[in-house]
Amino acid sequence: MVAEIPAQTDANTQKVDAVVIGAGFGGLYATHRLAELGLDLRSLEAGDSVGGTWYWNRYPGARVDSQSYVYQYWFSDAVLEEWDWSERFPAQDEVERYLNFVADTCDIRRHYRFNSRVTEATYDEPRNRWLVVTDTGERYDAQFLIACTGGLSVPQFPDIPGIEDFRGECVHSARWPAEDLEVGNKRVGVIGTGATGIQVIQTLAPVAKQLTVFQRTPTFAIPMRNPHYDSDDRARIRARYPALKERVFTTFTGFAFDFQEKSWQEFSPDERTALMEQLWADGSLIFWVGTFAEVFFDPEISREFGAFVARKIRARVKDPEIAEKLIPTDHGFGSRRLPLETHYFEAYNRDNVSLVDLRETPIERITTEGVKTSQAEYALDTLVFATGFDAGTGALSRIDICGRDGILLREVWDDDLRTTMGLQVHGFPNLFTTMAPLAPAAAFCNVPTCLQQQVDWISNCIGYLQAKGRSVIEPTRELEDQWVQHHDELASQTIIADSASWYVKRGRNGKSRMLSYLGGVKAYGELCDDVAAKGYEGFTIA
Ligand code: NA7
Repeated sequence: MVAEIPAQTDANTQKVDAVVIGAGFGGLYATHRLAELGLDLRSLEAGDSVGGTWYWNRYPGARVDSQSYVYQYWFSDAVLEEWDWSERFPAQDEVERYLNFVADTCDIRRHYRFNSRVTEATYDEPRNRWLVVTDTGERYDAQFLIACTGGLSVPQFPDIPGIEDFRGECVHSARWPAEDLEVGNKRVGVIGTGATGIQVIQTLAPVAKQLTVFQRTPTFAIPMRNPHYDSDDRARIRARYPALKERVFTTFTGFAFDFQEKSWQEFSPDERTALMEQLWADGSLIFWVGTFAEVFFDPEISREFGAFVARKIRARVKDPEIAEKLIPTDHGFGSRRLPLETHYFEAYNRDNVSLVDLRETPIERITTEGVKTSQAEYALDTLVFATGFDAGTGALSRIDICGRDGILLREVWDDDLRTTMGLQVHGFPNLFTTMAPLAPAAAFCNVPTCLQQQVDWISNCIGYLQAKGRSVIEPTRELEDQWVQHHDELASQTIIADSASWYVKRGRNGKSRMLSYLGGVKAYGELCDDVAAKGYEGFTIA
């Protein structure tokens, strides 16, 4: 007997066990793990190759801020053995090459369909299956839907009038063309001074004829120490891999280091300064998430760190007025992401670089010629928007994800930004997410660690269902309420909760919620494992 085909599927709908969305760190690993479970898979990616963040963000100076020896996968001995990192903090092209190497070495690419953007996913409740539709008209009928769509993947353009009037070249950092843009001998403007803007500015400063930086909020940043690795370095680092593979899942942020064991109060003022100098000299994010946990709770300690960084900035910027403009005064050290920089502050000592403080002279509009502030018009050939992302919810909210009872995920989130451990959402059975709100995410995690942790949980869960002969899993509303409450309790104790950065998502209803789970990678892993060990306690399984 031929099975009845439901109304929304047709003969062209391909039946698979699972659809994975995305070919970044999370999607590639999810594809690998689910293929290992023997699932019939289709993985879909909007870009024309693998890489995710490292495929899209090819702006000048794009570079990772995590040490290469922890910014990697641990699942493949062949990859660990064969892949050689060239430096401590590799540039975009190297990380992209790494992900291509993994896809090829582990034969992951064959599961993918590229240039295929998912536009709709509808849960067919009577059949307990997802109907997934792409912009190329492909349709998949899948039991499981795993969305590895990234937490920072939808570029955000600022709401400034006149953008479409500009006659020069206009580009968002996250959509920099692969063939590159010629910026030498050009008048370039950059709007945005977050982690991305800093990398763009320090890279274009020596190249552009004139570089005008439009800064709304200055950013605490510290110098990156980025030695190149030779074969001896690599051998030394490789010998640490077995320990690192365990270590990263047991620290607070998924790096190899952790917070200081002694508290701030146990150090004398001189010892504190000496420690700050020592961590500063390391030139890594240890200065941010390897100091004292109290930095994130105690505004006074945050101020001390801010004052230390401010002194360093003043010592590097020749013009004292410019130096003051580059020092944050409206947010504490630690409440926003700490970028690592290379000659960023020295860029402002150059004759061809100028800083426009938008707090003093706001942008009124973009004109045909450039940027017009309340005080002047800046003629430009190229305008770069380093204005960030629609963080956390951006990618999933742009897909029409329709769960039980016809509810849309974006409407649920517009009303109340909620998930269960960032892995599932009540009302959306068999939909799994990575890097979603309320899980450890980019804000406070070395992303590959968090992604491997989350994908492992998801694939173990699907493996469990297979083994038990079950087909559907969904968190109960009660469990989700508990998780949201736990998440909020942790977030509200920190100085980050009040941050006006992408860490905190403001919903259309005016309510806001911290995106990233702040209990730490280790505690998060233990909580998630505990739920699994208890037979997915708090989930409905059918
Ligand atoms: P961020 O950190 O969100 O930074 C965006 C920057 O763009 C920030 O300086 C913003 O100033 C600025 N911005 C945004 N809108 C405007 C308007 N309308 N006018 C002027 N300036 C504006 O994004 P990034 O890409 O730098 O970094 C994201 C993460 O990627 C980073 O944290 C790492 O984890 C990797 P604002 O602060 O809002 O005043």
